[in-house]
Amino acid sequence: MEHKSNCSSLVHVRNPHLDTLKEDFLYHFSLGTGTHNLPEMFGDVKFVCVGGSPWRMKSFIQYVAAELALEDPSLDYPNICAGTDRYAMYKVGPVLSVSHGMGIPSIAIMLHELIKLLHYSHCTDVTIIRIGTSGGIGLEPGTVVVTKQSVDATFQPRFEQVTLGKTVVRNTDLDPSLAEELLQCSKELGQFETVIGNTMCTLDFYEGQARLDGAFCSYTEEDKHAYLTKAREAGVYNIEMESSVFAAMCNLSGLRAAVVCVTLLDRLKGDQLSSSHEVLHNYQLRPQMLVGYYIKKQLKVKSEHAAK
Ligand code: R2B
Ligand code: URA
Repeated sequence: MEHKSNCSSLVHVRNPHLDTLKEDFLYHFSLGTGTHNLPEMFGDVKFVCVGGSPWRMKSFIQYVAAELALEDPSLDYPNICAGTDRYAMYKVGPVLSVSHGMGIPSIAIMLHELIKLLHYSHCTDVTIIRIGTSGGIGLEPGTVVVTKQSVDATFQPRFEQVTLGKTVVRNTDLDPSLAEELLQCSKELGQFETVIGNTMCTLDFYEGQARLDGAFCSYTEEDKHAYLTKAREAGVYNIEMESSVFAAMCNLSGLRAAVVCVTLLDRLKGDQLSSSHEVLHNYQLRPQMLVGYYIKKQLKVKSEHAAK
């Protein structure tokens, strides 16, 4: 396994077939090595933030622009992937913001193309953070969880990829020092509770997360509680749908990675997301505030080093 926090580390692809391509078209981004000058467009990227919704990733770039006083935050940032409606991508200074949709297949496709994009752009020392939403287990709604390990629905820290009909198991560790730095940032911000814990990544929002309110349900409320209690005992603090493949693919490419998700509800108390729109909206701002603060702090440290 690559070490993730090397100085001047490149973003690795591990595919000898890419060398035989005359040009590579990143279909779901509508960007390509033959049609775009990727090093010029993306070579300065140091922080990549990914999240499910295109709208949230646009609002994140506007927030970061304002926080870093980089450009006029009221500017209408163009969607770099305007040639497709699969994913949206925005950039300000060294920060790239990309949407990934819902679920493992959607984020995996996006990450294949994002990792190649960072590789072709010769980016170095890139930190990547998923900012998202989740269901908490035994936590006050609005608590932010920084993932220690992403675990599957049987609480194992692994991601299973089926390739040529065979199951390949990949590890789902995330960078422990980055998680601690983010926790420290939350303390400095002092605006909401943040904890480090395991995140369960599921293949579905309803039956896959032991909900009682899907179109189908073949278990009792007691079964649900027993399962979530077992998850909590295994160190699971929250449940979402992308962290396992995100961690696995970032490990393979040598990217320093973290997952920061706010909990929208306590799953021990219910299944429906029935809090007001305003409350849910405010909760969703928390991961972006935390990551915005982290990026600002990192850039300040860098500029202080450069001035010496
Ligand atoms: C969190 O929220 C989405 C489901 O509502 C899913 O993408 C996730 O991981
Ligand atoms: N996202 C999930 O995947 N689960 C929840 O309960 C809430 C948000």
